[in-house]
Amino acid sequence: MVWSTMQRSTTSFSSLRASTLRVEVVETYVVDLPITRPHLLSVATMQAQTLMIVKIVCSDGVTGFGEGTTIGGLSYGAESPEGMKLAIDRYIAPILESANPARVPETMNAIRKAIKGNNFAKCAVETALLDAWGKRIGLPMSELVGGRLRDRLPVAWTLASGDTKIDIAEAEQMLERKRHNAFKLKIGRRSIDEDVAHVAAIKRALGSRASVRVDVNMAWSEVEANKGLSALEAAGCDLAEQPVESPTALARLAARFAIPIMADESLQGPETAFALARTSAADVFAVKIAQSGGLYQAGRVAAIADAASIGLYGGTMLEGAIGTIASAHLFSTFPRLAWGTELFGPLLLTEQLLTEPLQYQDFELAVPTGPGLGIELDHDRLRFFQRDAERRSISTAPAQTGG
Ligand code: MUC
Ligand code: MG
Repeated sequence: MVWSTMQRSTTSFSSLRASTLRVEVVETYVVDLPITRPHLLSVATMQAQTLMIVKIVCSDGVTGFGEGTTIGGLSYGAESPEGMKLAIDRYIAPILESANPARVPETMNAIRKAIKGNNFAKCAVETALLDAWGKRIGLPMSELVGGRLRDRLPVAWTLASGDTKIDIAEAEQMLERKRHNAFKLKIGRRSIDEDVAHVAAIKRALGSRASVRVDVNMAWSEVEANKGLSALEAAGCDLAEQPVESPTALARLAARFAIPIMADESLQGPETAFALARTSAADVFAVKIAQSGGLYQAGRVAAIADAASIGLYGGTMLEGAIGTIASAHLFSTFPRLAWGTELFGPLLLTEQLLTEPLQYQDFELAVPTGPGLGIELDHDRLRFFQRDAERRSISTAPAQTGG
């Protein structure tokens, strides 16, 4: 095993087990990317996005990629991109040394048994293994995680510039370009009256042309939520995401208000999904592959919701193309997806780092059909944005997406 620098680590395994497929190299690196505008949440103001990329090379020469992101470092949750890198380099890579990369669920079981928490890091590794597996057998990732039921997914956009007029102009532009007709507003950092006035103004401007939803990111107490939710209902808001932290308070709010309540931060894998479903704590689940601990675990979260008549929404951690498309593959297998998705992460980045852009058109994202993730990374550009990489010149790429 060889450990290189702090920012880019490569683990190469020399122990050969003849004739069995094995993982030969695990490489992790951190990539810092500019975003199109500051993104304001109750927990942080993002000025850029950081991706942790994991690359797995198998003994048959097949390579898979995975990704982990967070929102504002450690502001949103317990994992950071740098922490994910450390967890993989130091603790997960040695487990991969004795794994058969063609048996992904078995490998992930071994990782889950040996390592507590670290759901984002586990998800990145599982994505890379699935990408390699799909490429090896010539099937898209969606076929490895349940079987594809749809080729396109509706995509919402988050309005989070911090300014009502700018948000309305941004929404109008999205509608005009047929990119998004559902908007999530990040609230919870200002007073309830200010937040409700902001939401009401945007809903008034967009009317029936768009669905307007809010995400409070747990900023309210239950008392504040009582006031906020009744005003949001009156303003025509369609959905309220994680208004409070406590699952018990979430359940009381879901019983009290007609506006659908969506769980996000409270969902940390199948066990939490079951507990929330059992206590009727939410009307909708935001399923996130990273928060769930990988695509298979997120699929279990979705199955629990579906069986309990809880609506499904495909959530994001504002991933770049790899995490977004991994999520899209899983969400394409959901029989019901009443609330669509918010897989817009790559559109917030100024760089997509792909040889071919993702297809966002007619308010939807096309799920790639090629083997594995079905996307091709632009390795020169990836290297350029790698933290502490030696900067070389690159061509300035044309606009990244359709629509
Ligand atoms: C979250 O809390 O849902 C998703 C969209 C967005 O703007 O932030 C994320 C995280
Ligand atoms: Mg949320």
